[in-house]
Amino acid sequence: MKRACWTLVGPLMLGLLLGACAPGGQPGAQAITIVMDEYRFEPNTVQVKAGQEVRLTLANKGKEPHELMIGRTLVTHEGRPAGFAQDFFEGISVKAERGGKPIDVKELMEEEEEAHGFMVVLEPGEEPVTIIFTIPSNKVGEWEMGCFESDGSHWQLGMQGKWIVQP
Ligand SMILES: [Cu+2]
Repeated sequence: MKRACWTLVGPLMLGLLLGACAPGGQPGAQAITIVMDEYRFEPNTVQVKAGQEVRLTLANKGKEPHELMIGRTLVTHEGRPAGFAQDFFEGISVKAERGGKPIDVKELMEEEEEAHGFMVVLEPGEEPVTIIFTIPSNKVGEWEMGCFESDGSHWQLGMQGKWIVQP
């Protein structure tokens, strides 16, 4: 299991190292890109470090709207997967940029009564967006990523991943 993980994580770590040298962020910023399409996140395992700025770019390369939520403990709404009981982003201040320009984070969120927690929703063909935040040490551990579009069917079709925060 450990070896299999490293096969997947190795290229990602290289990406992180290269990303750390990218202009625009704080020194040591962790630049990560997650591509969303039907019905997956690529990569679907992401490791980040607490205490260092994260610049997470999200792109929708699919033909349907997709979203990213991160949390723990699945919750359902009318029997359908709807989000997480514990939202990773709770208590974390998030900034956003599109095309290198700051935008209002609220533009990225969907107003839904059944929504649980912070999310970034992207329509197909929409320009990628970067969210910027620093993870406090109380968030260290393993979290789940998920897309709950189409009444949770994306989650059921496997649009899930792991978000691992290291100390
Ligand atoms: Cu989706």
